[in-house]
Amino acid sequence: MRHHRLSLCGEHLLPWVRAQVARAIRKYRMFGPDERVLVAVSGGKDSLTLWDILLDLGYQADGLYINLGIDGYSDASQAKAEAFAVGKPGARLRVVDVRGEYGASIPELARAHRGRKTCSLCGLVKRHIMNQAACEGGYAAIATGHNLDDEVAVLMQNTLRWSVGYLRRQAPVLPPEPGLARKVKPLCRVRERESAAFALVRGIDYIYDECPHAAGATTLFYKDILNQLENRSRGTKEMFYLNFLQAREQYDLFRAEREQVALHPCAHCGQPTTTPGLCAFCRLWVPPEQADDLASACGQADEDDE
Ligand code: Q46
Ligand code: ZN
Repeated sequence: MRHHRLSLCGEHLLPWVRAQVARAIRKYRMFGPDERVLVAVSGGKDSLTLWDILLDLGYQADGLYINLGIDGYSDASQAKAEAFAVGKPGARLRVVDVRGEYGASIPELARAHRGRKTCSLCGLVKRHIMNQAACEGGYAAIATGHNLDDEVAVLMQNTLRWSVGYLRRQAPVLPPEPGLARKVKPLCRVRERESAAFALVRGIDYIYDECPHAAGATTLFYKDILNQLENRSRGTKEMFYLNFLQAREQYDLFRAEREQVALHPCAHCGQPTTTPGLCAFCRLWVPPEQADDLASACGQADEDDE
């Protein structure tokens, strides 16, 4: 733990990481001890580490695995998530198969929507399914395994572009709105290396391979730059992220942007969307001509809204 001037053995690493997570949950008021949490589990080190920690801290944390139908990746990562759940007392896992549930895998969906990026479609599908599962299951929050390195890389990307809409939504906690579950990131103060070390020491068997679509992702490029900055100046990542969060709260950045967003229920699924008619998720599954008819019947603009 170079940034903390700490050197921990395996035995002390585990309580140290757990304490970091427990502190983040309290500090950012993510959820209370009696609230149920749905953990989005990918089979990777961060989400399984998070699930392991939440259960050991005594939270009622269930897992949700979404099978995206990506060849050579999805079935292997599902197997890791299922194996973890079988071996962990109190772990209950729900699996949603995108193709089985909606008729097409993510790669098939990407082929049907040429011109749109696979990861952007995938993100839209995952957010919709997670929110639906959390709302239907009566969970207080959806917890994702984003770690500090993930958060800092996205922050850098969004800051360089001044993507105000994304910066507004970048926080350890996104509060609930009607039809939208609270979203929390309990690993936001844990570094990627710490999360990986935790999984290793705990003997958590996770999928090492990245999703094949992650290759060349811009966040990996930013992570590399940030690691170089960190090597030059210890604590850069944490300072960048924490000062951003502080400024966000203190000066209520992006308030004007927040006030402009009005939500309506989707005509098909009922989930909130920024425009009347179908939400961006439901529009994915209808043929383009039909989507246009539905949109004009509802007076809906053609824009992505989730
Ligand atoms: S799973 Fe989906 Fe990621 Fe694969 S297709 Fe892209 S968004 S890279 S986290
Ligand atoms: Zn919908």
